[in-house]
Amino acid sequence: MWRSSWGVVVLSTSIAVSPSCCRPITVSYYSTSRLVSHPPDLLKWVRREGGFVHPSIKIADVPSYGLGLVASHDIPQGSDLIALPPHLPLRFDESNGASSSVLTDLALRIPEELWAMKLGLKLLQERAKTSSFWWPYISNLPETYSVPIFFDGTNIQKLQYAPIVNQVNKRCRFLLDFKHQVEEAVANLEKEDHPFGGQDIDSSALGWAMAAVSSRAFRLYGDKHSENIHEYVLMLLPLIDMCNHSFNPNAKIFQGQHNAENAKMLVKVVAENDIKRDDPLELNYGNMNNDLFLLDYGFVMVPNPYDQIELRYHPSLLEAANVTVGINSPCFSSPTSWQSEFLSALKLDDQDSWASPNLKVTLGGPDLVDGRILAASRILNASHLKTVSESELPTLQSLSAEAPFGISNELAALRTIIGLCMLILQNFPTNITEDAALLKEGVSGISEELAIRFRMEKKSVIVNVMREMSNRVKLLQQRANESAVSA
Ligand SMILES: *[C@@H]1O[C@H](CO)[C@@H](O)[C@H](O)[C@H]1NC(C)=O
Ligand SMILES: *[C@@H]1O[C@H](CO)[C@@H](O)[C@H](O)[C@H]1NC(C)=O
Ligand SMILES: *[C@@H]1O[C@H](CO)[C@@H](O)[C@H](O)[C@H]1NC(C)=O
Ligand SMILES: CC(=O)N[C@H]1CO[C@H](CO)[C@@H](O)[C@@H]1O
Repeated sequence: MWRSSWGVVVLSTSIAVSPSCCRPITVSYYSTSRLVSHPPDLLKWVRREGGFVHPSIKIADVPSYGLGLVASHDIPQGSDLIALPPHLPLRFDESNGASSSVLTDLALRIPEELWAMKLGLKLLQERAKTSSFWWPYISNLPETYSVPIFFDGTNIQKLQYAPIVNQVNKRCRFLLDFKHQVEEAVANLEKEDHPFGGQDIDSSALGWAMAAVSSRAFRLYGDKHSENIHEYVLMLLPLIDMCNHSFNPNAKIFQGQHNAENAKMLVKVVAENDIKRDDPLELNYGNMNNDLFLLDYGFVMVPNPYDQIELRYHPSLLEAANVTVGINSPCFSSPTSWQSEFLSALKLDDQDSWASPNLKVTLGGPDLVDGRILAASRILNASHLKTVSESELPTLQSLSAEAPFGISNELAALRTIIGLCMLILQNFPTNITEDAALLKEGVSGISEELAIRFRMEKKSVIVNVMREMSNRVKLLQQRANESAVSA
């Protein structure tokens, strides 16, 4: 039953917020505190190593914003802001000596979607070294991250959204399991072969490293000399990774300028606009939904035009939506054979397999309504075999195709979607008004605040879809009335 996809599943795998792989650290909730209290000057280090940093850039501690790069004077559009030579980024190198063959073995056991852990192992190795080349970089990394693997069980529940809760639990289970694999792999190693200098690596340390990488790493093309020139390589880019995200960024990152002047630099960041004094430098991390922003980066974007609600298609879903808005339509659960054919062409007929990825549909985002769910609503409300061919499926899936089966069918289809939205909203334990009141009353910490903002944005996405569909219903009704008058 589709409702179960909303049930909040919580395993008690919350991980203590106490990364502790090598140096003693005090725990604090704000990302402004770094691994050590007086880390080396990162700007100086980058310049000394042959990198370029625009003279009007400083590292600033902005309250409620975090630690970032800020312009200390106006910077004109087009200026180079930061450039890094190839030896500064930290990457997972498969071929650097015997001690890392343990790391290479471990890396092979990490599932593809948890890519951040692989480079995370390298980061932990460098963090444990007393004289790491990257120590000036690593010591400046935040000591804690606000990604949900560090939320306690109650705050995970407060996300109120099963798809992200499942992802968080999956990551937590992985970390607990991977910790054992790491322990086994290093158990009988001599100190000089030990990839972490003989130190214990627990799940918190692994979580810290995974979060440090997922929130900061960039994917660059493989370097010229490697065989994998077309493959992406994940790298940590010192300093550049202190630029925060914006959908309207003032800076942009470039790789591999092969002209003579820049040949010795691997990447550079350039000002896209004029940057005013005290403005933070921002890059666009990607047009992503809030699930990814929260899981990988530890923040949510409000508003986020790319945020979506994910659900599983089931005939009873549309049926329930129909009941909610009280419209009269044929039985969604027993489609006629021609309707079934269309559902099958839309890959929405796989009802035996609950887990089938084909049944995943979305509401919200730039398309507002998943084309397949729109087409299904249109098809299931049509009374008899229509003269539609498969080549018309794209039209049926398009919101901008106006009433492909006629106005009354379109009204029913749109109302079904509105009903679906109402059902989704009812399934959340709280509404937006209550969430806003909770935020106003004051929350226990950054985790609870993020959980509430996350679920509020999900609800606004649905409210927005409802508003858009209602506007379309109104317009269609007007049109229907006008043609009735003129007939
Ligand atoms: C980055 O930007 C997001 C979205 O504006 C904000 O919520 C977050 O606090 C910022 N993070 C830092 C470290 O500045
Ligand atoms: C749709 O709703 C109407 C009125 O509420 C009801 O009579 C009808 O059986 C419903 N159809 C389905 C398929 O549930
Ligand atoms: C939200 O829930 C409260 C309490 O259940 C209710 O009084 C209020 O009308 C609801 N607000 C909206 C916008 O639905
Ligand atoms: C076949 C069928 O039930 N069509 C219905 C689609 O929705 C409109 C509007 O509610 C009804 O009038 C049709 O009967």
